[in-house]
Amino acid sequence: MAPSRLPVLIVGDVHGDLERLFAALKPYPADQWRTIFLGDLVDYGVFGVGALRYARDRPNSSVLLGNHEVALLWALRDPTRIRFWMSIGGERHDLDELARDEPLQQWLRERPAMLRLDDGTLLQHCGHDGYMSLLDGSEDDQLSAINSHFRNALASGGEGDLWDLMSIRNVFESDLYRLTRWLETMQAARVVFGHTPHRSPHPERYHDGRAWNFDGGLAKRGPWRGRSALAASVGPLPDLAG
Ligand SMILES: [Mn+2]
Repeated sequence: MAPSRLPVLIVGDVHGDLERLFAALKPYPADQWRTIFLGDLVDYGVFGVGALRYARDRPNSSVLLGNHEVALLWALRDPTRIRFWMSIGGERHDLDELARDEPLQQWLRERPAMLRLDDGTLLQHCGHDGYMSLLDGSEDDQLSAINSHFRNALASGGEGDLWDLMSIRNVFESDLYRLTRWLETMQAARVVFGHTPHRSPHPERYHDGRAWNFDGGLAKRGPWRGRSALAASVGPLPDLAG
């Protein structure tokens, strides 16, 4: 089956926990699903670069940029940022491994910030509209403009600006006005994101299903210390009517 015809599997923030990622993916063989990783595969857990390589190599998969990938790339380019990056869970050996793997660096810098599916679902790392600051209102295609801005920034030392706009906490669950404005701007029916961990056993649904949070705190070294349900972070994209 062509990848675009496969059912969509969403993977929230992995944060370096390959063991729990593999457990969560077990019911979903790669050849039967189109897998979309929502970013933040690195930091906290010990296998950040391993998680990136796994996601890159998994068939029928897309990987979005999270703020932790941006911080890792920032530390890679500018050693004065290493201390900060380690303070947000960076693992020194991941930085060293990435430094030795230029093709992986190149691949990571070219990941999109967001995707839109044919059914109008927008997928992005953050559950907020911080990406709006990259638009000036003149764009015909906002999504392509945002992804181009990310790619250019990561090719030219602009990680700090991306970090600033991404690293604020999610707002869509509590701010229907901003959610509605964002969906209109992006010509989307709903938005699916991770970034700020929720505490539910399933992905959290807000505002009649127009916003979904798939960051269930998967990583053992993350906020819920391995006590989160795997299905809180990894599962099929819900039906649009759901
Ligand atoms: Mn994040």
